Amino acid sequence: MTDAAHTAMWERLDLDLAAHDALLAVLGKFYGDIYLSQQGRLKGAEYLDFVLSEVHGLRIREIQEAKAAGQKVVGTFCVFVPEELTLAAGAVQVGLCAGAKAGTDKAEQLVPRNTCDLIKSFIGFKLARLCPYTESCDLVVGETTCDGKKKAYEAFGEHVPLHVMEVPQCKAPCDVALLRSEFVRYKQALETLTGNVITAASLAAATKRVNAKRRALQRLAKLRAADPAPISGRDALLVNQISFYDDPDRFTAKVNELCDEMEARIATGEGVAPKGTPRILLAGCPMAVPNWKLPYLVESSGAVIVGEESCIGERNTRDLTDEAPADLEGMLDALAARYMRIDCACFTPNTERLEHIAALARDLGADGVIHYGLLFCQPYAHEALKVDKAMEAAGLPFLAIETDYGMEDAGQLKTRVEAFVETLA
Ligand code: BJ8
Repeated sequence: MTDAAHTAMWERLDLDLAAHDALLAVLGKFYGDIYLSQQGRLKGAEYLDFVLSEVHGLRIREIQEAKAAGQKVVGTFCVFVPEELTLAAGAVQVGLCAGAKAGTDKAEQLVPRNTCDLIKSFIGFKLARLCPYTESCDLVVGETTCDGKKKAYEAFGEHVPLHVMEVPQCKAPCDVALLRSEFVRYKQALETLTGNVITAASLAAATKRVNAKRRALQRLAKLRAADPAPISGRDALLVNQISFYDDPDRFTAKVNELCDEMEARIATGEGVAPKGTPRILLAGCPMAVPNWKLPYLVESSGAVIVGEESCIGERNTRDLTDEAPADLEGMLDALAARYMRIDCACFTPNTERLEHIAALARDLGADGVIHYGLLFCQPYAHEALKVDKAMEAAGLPFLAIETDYGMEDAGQLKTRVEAFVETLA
């Protein structure tokens, strides 16, 4: 696809072309500095480079072709939206969480300034007409997780076709029933949108596809237990970020190829950093593309990241949906059961998250845990205090960092990270 064809497509999507060109230029430079400068990358990382280079190009073209063929596009901001149902309705699902500052001034006219950057970013990308994914959506699904998001959707709903899904805040049987009923309501919304009825057969097939994607990501996550680490934290994070918008079947195949290469590398004792390099588990808020600031700071401070306890990581891939039920009602039960196991900080109590972090750190051979909280995110700021205590009890060094998408604090953060890494060596 030529540059001119890309531009014509973005024009049809009503993007602000000048601002969009500037955004792509910054993204390209950022990617070059943070990703292409890495040593010892896997050959399969070419897939990551290609997808990123075409993130607003070929993938958007594919989505436009799918729309021309009658498919609908659904945008999401949270891992509580069941991709199984979206795919079963014959729609395309894309993650819209944005990981960069864009259109902040405009966003701050809709939400308070002391709102986290993730929320301001998705609103800013829309209002500044910078995101071809958002502009391709026939439906956007919001969810009542944190207060920041649920209030933001009230304002955001004036700008996009929006369906808000209620997500419970506790995990009693009545909460499971609530989530299940919300999945039924989402199923109905999808059927109205697409004109396709979700059947036991279509849902079973979709569940297999989504589970296959999760299995590939689980396989990759487990291989990171090797020392030396066979893949950098930056590349592993990018794999998880790409999982939200690439074609699911192509993505699964590519991740499995990457895992084959990692296994071969492990067999020969190769890695991206020498054996014995301090190993870090990142925990906390999701890092949406292109939020690579902290991983870059950690991995340029003499450490390697071996896992992400986050929704763009382990929290999203840990649990499969049970494929055993043969009827639609049983499948909906299985979906509700699977999604209720997500340990988002929006739940109270949420003690299983503390256990998960300690177990993950142990399984991956992490030497320390860094908790990433996005500035103004209340749920994860509260839990950072609990994670601190839990890590102390588990004998794991711990550092809590709160930051936003800006680069102003990069120097100060690097100093703190370097000091932490030194204590692990
Ligand atoms: S399931 S983590 S994707 S809600 S950073 S917007 S919590 S103030 S992103 Fe999340 Fe779903 Fe939970 Fe996962 Fe609010 Fe915090 Fe901002 Fe956040």
